[in-house]
Amino acid sequence: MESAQVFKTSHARTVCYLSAEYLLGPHLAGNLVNLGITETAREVGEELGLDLDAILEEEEEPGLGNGGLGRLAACFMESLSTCHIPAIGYGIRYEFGIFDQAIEDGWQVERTDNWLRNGNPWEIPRPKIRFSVGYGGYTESYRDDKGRSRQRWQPASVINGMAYDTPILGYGTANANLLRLWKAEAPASFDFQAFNTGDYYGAVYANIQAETISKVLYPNDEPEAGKELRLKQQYFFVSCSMQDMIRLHLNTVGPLETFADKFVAQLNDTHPALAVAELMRLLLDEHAMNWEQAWDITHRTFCYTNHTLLPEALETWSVSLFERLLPRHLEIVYEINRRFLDEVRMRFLGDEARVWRMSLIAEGGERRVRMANLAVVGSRAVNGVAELHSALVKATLFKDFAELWPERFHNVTNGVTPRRFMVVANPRLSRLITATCGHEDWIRDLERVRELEAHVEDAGLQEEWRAVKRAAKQDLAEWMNQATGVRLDPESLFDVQAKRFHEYKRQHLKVLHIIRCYQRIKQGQSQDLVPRAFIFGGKAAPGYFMAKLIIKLINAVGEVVNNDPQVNGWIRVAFLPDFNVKNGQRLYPAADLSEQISLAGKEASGTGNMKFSMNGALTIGTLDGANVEIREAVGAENFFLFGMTAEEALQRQMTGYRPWEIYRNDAELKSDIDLINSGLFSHGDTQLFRPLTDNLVNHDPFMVLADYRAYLDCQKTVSETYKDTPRWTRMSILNVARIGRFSSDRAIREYAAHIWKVTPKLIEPAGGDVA
Ligand code: GPW
Repeated sequence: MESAQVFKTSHARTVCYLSAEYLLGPHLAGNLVNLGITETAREVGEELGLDLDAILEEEEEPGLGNGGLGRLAACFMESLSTCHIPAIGYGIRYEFGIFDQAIEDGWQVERTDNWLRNGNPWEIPRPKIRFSVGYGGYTESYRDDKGRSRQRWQPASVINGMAYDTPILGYGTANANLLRLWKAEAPASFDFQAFNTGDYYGAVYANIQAETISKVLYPNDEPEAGKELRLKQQYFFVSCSMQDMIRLHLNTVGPLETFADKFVAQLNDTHPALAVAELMRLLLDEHAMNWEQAWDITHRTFCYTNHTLLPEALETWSVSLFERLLPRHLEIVYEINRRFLDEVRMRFLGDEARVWRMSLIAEGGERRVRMANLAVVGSRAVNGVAELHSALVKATLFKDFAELWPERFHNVTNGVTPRRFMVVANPRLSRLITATCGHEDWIRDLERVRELEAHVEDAGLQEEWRAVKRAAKQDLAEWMNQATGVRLDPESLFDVQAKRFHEYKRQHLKVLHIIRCYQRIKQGQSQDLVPRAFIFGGKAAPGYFMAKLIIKLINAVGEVVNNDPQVNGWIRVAFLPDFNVKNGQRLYPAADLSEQISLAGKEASGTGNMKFSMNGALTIGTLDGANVEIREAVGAENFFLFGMTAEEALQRQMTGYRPWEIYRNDAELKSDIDLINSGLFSHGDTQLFRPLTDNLVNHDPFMVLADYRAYLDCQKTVSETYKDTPRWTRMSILNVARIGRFSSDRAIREYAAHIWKVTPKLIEPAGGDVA
C-alpha cells in the first residue's frame, strides 16, 4: 500500500508488463526470504508447534503459465520490485492453471489444476476495479456533438473483468509491485435482464459463457492453438489492462497526452499484441483523439519482446474470426496497415514483394492477421531474449523490419532470480557461498558471487561444495523414491533434462544416449562409463502426439533399464512427474549435469540452463540461445559443447539433409534405433514407437541424427571429467562464480535503462525497517 501510494503521488513512470502467463511458484518461501524473516518464521513456528518446512510443502502453486515464457514473467516481476522499479504486472487469473501431470503405464495423463480449491491467501480481490469488455457486433459512423464524423463499436455482448491483486515483494526492500490478474464474470445487468424477461436460464447461461473466458490456461507451449476462446482471453485481459492504465492516468497525472510518459507497456510475446489496437480504439473512440495523436501515444507506449523464431509458434488469426469477434479492431488494424505500407512503399519504391511480406495481413490463401507484425509496427522497441536469438530476429524473422527501422531492435538476454533459484531452492549452497564470500550481498548483486573464484583451489571449500551437492542429491533421491519408486544412487552422476517436451529440445537425443550406454554395458564395454542417473522432467502439450510418445519412450526405456540387474550399478532412468516450479526447486540443486541440447537456432534463450548453472551443475549443450553466453561467461573449458552451429544446421537443411544416410552409415546409431523398433521397450510391440523412429530416419526436422555422434563423444568427455573429482568440483564452483550476469536483476536493469527509460523509486519503509 505504501508503494502504491508513493508511486501514485510522485507520478512515477511505471512499467506495465503484459503477459498471458505468470508461472509464479509457491509464494511463502520467496516472501519470507525477501522480507528476511525465514529464520524468525521458523523459530516462531517451532514455538507454536508448527514445522515451517511442512507448511511450505503444503502450499499449492499458482501454475498460471506453461514454461519459460511464464516463468520469465514471474522472475521479472520479482526483479522489478527488487530493483525498485514501479511496475504493474497484468494478466489473467485462470481458474485452472497448467494441468497436473501424472504418469500412467508410462504415458502422460493430465489432471485439472484446481489451485483455488482451498482459497488463495495471497490475492486481494478488488471489486471496485472492474471493466466491461465487448465482443462481436458491428461498427457504425455517427456525428459527435461538435459535428465531427466518428466511428463507434456496438458489441453484441459484454462481460466484466474484475481485478485480483497479488503483491510481489522485492528482496530486502520495502518496494512491492502489484500483479493484477483479471477474472471474467457476467455483468450484473444479466440478472436484471432475466428478472425483466423471465429468461432465467438464458441469463445463467450467459453468466457461464462469461466466466468461461478466464477459466483455463491453454496448455500449448510455443505452437499456437488458434482457438476462438484464446483470442477472447487475449482481448479480455488486454482490454481490462488498457482501461485500467487509462483510469490510473486520469486519476493521477491527468490529460492523456502524457500517457506514454507515465507508462511503458511491455508485450511478453504477441499474446497481448491486441493491446496496440485496443489502446488506439480507446483513445480514438472513447477519448475522441485524432489518429495522429492516438498513434503517437500508442507507438511510444509499447515495446515488444519476441521469444521464438519457430514458424509454427508465430501467432496469426484468421481475418474472419478476428472480424466476427473484434470488428472495430479489424478496422483499426487495417488503418494501421494502410499507413504503414504507404511508408514501406515510399522507402522501397516498387518493391511490392516486400510490401506483401511486411503487411499486417497475410494474403494468398485464408487471410490472416499477423500478430508479430502488429507488435513490431506498434512498438518503439523490439527485443530478442539472447544475443544469438536477437541477431537471428534481425537477420531472418524481422529482416525487412530491421532494414526499415534498425534502431528499433535490441537484445536483452534473459535472466532468472537468484532469490528463488538459489536462496529458496538451495539453502545449503547459499550458506556456503555466504560463508565463503563473507557477505550476503551476492543475493542482491549476483556479480559478487565472482568472489568465490578466489577460493576455487581451496580444498576445504571443494570438500564442502561436494557435501552440499551430495546432500541435495540425497534429498532428491529420497523424494524420487517416494514419488516414483525409482531408486537413485547419490554417488552416481545426476544427468538432468527438465523442460517442456518439444522435438526441438531433443529429449529423444538423450534417450538415444541412454540406449547406447545400455547396449555398451550389455556388451561388456562399460570401461568409459561412469554410473549415471538419467533424470527427466517436463510436460507435453496434451495434443502434441510426438512429445507424448517421447515421454512414453523414456518411461519404457526406464522400465527395462531399471529392472535389468546387469546394468543396475551403472545406469538408472527416472521420470519426475509433474515438473513445475516447486519440483524444479528440488531438481536444480541436485543436478551434476544440465542437458541443454536443442538444435542450434531453435531455442530463443532457455532459462533452465541458467538455473542449473547457478546450482553448480555443468552444462552439456549446443551453441543455442543463452548457452552461447553462458559458455562465454563460465569459460569454454568449463562447458561441454557439442553439435552444429545454427549456421551449419541451416546450411545443411538447405543443401538437402538426408538422415537415413546417417542412420545407415553409423552402426551404433542404427542399432539404437533398431532396438527401439525391436519391441524390447514395448513388450514386443514393434509398432508403438514407429512414428518416432520413422520420423527420425526419414525426416528428422530437428537434426537429432546429425548431432548424435558429436553428442556421444561429448558425453564421453563428461564421464572422463566426472571421474576427476577435484577437477569437476573446480568446474562446478567456477560455473556458479561466473553466472552473475544471468540474474534477472541485470536483465531488468537493461530493460529499464535501454528500453523503458525508467528510473528506480525507492520506497522508505513506513512502519519500521525491513531486514
Ligand atoms: F512461442 N517460450 C515459451 F515464443 O516458454 F511464445 N513459451 C512460448 O510460448 C514461447 C516462448 C513463444 C520460451 C522460449 O522457448 C525460451 O527459449 C525462452 O527462454 C523463454 O520463452 C523466455 O524468453
